[in-house]
Amino acid sequence: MKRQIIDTIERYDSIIIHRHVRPDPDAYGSQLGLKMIIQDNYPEKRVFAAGDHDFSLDYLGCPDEVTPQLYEGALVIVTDTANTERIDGSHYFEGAELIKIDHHPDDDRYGTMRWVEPEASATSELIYRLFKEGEQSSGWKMSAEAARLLYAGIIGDTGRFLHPSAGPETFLAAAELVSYGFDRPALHNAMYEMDVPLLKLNGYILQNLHVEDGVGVVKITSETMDEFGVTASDTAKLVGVPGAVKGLIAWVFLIEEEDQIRLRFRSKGPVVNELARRFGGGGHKLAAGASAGNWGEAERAAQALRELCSN
Ligand SMILES: [Mn+2]
Repeated sequence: MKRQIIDTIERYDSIIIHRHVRPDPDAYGSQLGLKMIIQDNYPEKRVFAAGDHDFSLDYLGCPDEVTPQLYEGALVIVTDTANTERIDGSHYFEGAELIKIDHHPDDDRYGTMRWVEPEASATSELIYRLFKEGEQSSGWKMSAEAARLLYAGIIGDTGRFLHPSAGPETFLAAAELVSYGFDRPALHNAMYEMDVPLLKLNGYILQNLHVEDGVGVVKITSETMDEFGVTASDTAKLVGVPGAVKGLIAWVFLIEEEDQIRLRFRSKGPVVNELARRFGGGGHKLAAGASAGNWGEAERAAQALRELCSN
């Protein structure tokens, strides 16, 4: 498959690379890293990165202006995006061919060619494997900047190699990428600074987790989010944090939004989606959500979770 992808890349003069909405370092790293590898090794080709720029990822680079006319006869590659609804940019299907390169489960089998490896830690790791194939068969070279982008994607998706998805191949890829000599401390600093507000909120959550009868309740007001410089959707990323607390069987986050209190239930056993449904929501057995009109109703939902877990 890697060789087929390289053959296809070699056949096109114009290549447009997409990735997912609400990008993370792996989305940018795989997209911009692949763009740079193609551009460096085929200077005569025109390569574009599509999608809206996310200023929090400025330290990795910036996508291009891509007009609809550019898709005519172009090869389109989508990286790190499991399904078409999540592709950033609406013209992705207007090229001559569409290649999907991803590491999420292949539920939406879009594209005329797909290379999906759910065991890979990051799509950036797959782009690195593609590079290795191109290095062997087409003499591809890797610039320090391309290496920096792929490395950023890998450390982004593996939580700096802490997640179990980081396997031996991940470390080998990272070791080789580091050997291209980009400014690693500067990259780590930029990524760390992005994470500081979330790390602080993580500490706040653990300190303010109110535990009663094995049920944890975390109340996060809009003032708290302002204080930490995070949004309600950032907060949602940390809803798994209390899972590490010993003896906790279920918990709920009460997150203040503009006109409601968002309820996010998590459980290690008791089924919580029925409870969420009672509050106008729903979800999975062990992870569900609902909303409350005010703090009083949110507290009643927390109380209902305690009752559910005491049975
Ligand atoms: Mn990814």
